[in-house]
Amino acid sequence: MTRGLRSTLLVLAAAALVAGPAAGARDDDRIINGTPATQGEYPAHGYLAVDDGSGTFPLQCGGSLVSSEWFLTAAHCVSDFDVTKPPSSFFVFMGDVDLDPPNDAGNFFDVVAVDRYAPYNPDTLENDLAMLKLERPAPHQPIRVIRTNETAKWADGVIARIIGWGVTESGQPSDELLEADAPMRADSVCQSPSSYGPTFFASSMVCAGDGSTDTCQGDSGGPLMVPDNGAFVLVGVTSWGQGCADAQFPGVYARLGAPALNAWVVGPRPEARFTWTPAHAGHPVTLTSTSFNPEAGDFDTFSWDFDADGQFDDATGASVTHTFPSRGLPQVSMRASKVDGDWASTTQFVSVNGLPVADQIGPYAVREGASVALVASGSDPEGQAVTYAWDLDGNGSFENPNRIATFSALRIDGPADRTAVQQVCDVLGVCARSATGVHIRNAAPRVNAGRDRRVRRRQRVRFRVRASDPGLDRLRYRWTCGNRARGSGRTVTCRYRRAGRYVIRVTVTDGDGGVGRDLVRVRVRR
Ligand code: 4AZ
Repeated sequence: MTRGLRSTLLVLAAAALVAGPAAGARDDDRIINGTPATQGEYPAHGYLAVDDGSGTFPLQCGGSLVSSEWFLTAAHCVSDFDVTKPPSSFFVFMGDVDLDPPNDAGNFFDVVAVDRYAPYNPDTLENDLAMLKLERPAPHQPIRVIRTNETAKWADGVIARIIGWGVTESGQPSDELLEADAPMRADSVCQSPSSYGPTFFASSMVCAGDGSTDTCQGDSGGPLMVPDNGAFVLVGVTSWGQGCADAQFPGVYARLGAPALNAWVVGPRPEARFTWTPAHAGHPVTLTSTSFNPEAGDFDTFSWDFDADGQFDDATGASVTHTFPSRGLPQVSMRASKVDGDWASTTQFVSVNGLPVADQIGPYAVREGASVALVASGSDPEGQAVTYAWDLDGNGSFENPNRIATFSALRIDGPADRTAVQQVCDVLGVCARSATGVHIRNAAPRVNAGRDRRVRRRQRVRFRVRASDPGLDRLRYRWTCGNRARGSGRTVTCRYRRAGRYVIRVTVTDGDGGVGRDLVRVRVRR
């Protein structure tokens, strides 16, 4: 790289000599109807200066950085018909929107290898792709290349973005990088007889533009981009067209969504990527690099940006753990690099689930000796299904795996208070718990003093009570014989001097103030 190239570039930019197969800008050619791009808006975009064989660099193309060392452009920009030019025929300029003069933010790069896509056909301009390897990794952010399964992103009618320093409506190329929007067009439009007919090959070409804006000579090799989560993703490489900004003849671009072209562009390039375990707010999640570098020596350093401040200073390592404080779709970026300076980065949106909610339920009440159904209740902030379980005995083990659990007070002496804990788990197995009180009420003893009797005077008569208490209490018995006599215990013996009718009453109390009563009638004969 020689120092004189900056001034050469200026001369070139003014020279309006452009690479490419188109016959020449027509008078009404008008990046046509663009507006100036702002500095730094398209960091992957570069100016490709091409030697025409004279040893100067009068030919102009564009191109896009798709990894830190690979610059994607059009095959026709690197060719003399079917001959691929040597690396010394090129240099790349990046980092400045302005060519007059290119400021110090700009970088010049020599090219060390030219890889023209083998299926390129210089006659039909099918498969118009080439890749230049830069002498060193560029510090600019490469643009993401569309994947073959993302066809909806660049469907007919989607508004695409085109940029370049090529010919404007004045007929001259621009010193300022210009940008414009152009709608993606259906293949059928460009294949129609009133457009390109059979010279448009949808297998490797896609077209965009409605005549109001367009790419033009000098823009070749540059990007056709569509919106992608607040950024742009590359879907085409500026290739050719009949004139510029002609409504009947949209601009034609190499079709990066076509599987073969896509595989050639994306397959062998280094790529930063990562995966992660299911993420929940407040729980650590493990993020692991699955980055790929086809060149000798894999990536060896990985640094992470969790707070979206653009600084990869939040963690380092191929596998890291991070705890996201709240649910949502936080942006995570990772930068992978190699000792030789090659690097790649990626930004992904990590879906962080909220925690399931265990509702506050109860308190429940149940009579001693009886049982009550406890119904768990909860929800998932993502609206997904939840599963329930109960710990009824407070031992920390959720032995009952159902939403409805039976709490049995069969062997519990009331009044008493117990705690049951419900657990609500989401599909990923993260759980919330809440406790509910269960109050066990005391119940009165059940009492049966037996059948009525008939006896004679002075005869002893023995009564026996059968009593049971649901609360397992020790019971106390009080009898009255109906004359003055009293008794205690499970049995009582009464005697009557006078004939008549008597009522024998028994009162049974449990230890908790519960009272049960019964009576027996006795008829005493003479
Ligand atoms: C060219 O010659 C060129 N209107 C690029 C794009 C278009 C035409 C010509 C599309 O570089």
